[in-house]
Amino acid sequence: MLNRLFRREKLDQGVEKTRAGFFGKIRTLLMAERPIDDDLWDGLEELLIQADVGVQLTDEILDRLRGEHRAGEIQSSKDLFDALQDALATALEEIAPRRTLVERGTLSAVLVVGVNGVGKTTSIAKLGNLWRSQGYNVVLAAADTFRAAAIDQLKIWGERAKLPVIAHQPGADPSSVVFDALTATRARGADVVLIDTAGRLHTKFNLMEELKKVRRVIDKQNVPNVTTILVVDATTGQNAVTQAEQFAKAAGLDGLIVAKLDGSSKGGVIFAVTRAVQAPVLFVGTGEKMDDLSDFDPDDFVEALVGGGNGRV
Ligand SMILES: Nc1nc2c(ncn2[C@@H]2O[C@H](COP(=O)(O)OP(=O)(O)OP(=O)(O)O)[C@@H](O)[C@H]2O)c(=O)[nH]1
Ligand SMILES: [Mg+2]
Repeated sequence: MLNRLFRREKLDQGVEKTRAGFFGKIRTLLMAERPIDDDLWDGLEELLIQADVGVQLTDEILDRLRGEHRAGEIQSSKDLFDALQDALATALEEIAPRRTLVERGTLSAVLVVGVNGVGKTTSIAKLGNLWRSQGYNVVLAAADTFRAAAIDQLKIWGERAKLPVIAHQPGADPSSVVFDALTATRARGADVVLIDTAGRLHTKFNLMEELKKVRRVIDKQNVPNVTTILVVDATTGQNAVTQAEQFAKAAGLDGLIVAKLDGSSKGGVIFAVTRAVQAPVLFVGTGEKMDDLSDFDPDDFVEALVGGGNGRV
């Protein structure tokens, strides 16, 4: 319970900027007692789109809410506010995780991908630390061999999080690092290997092919549980949607981590990105420190965004 409160507090702080933006305006619009008329519907539509929820989802949600209004289920703008929160949370819940990421005693490989600088390495450290604290045996694989500094960066995080790091020399083939990491993980009887990869533009064909090769190496090793997670940077807004679509096409995606939510007023992009690739948001990053990672809970997230439920604005 305390844990949950703590996480909720972190999430509230993390989405502060998003809440202060268009989601806050939605709250102000609907919490003022006013008639539900065309002006209100238009205002709401505009704010949802500006909040990065996406045109398609905005249309779907407004259709549903209009229907509830006609049926008499929504009578006041306050009712509309509550129904909107439900609709937003439902949109996120519909895209549920398809599999367990880690399982004690079963080898899992988690391939973490994304464009340059989005927060892959930091998110891996946070996730490794979280899973270690939950009793899993975690190994980190430094498959970003592109920059020498990337290997050192992962080693430093590994030391801080007390996690072993499997690394080769800079310039080595990422696939061979992954091969060795899987062998080492098996030999240690570890549960999960978290694979850090080089940042790559989703438009660069060769780099996307390299990811496919890494994936083939994992598949050849008969790893029972393989997950590919895309990290997106919340501050990039709608660009995150295009990135996610391209990575989904090249690598297939099982889930998303949305990093840098704390620095962003564009947290609404979570709705658009998760729907575009039909992959759930698994975690959100809310800062640069090791424990600045929260599990993603749709209800908590929507409440934190619009400032409903817990009385915070
Ligand atoms: N505020 C904030 N900063 C973050 C978060 N996650 C990562 N960062 C910062 O973003 C910067 C880039 O993070 P990295 O983890 O190195 O990103 P990367 O995707 O591994 O980068 P490349 O390997 O160069 O592609 C660092 O300065 C991190 O401290 C977050 O959730 N919040
Ligand atoms: Mg990195």
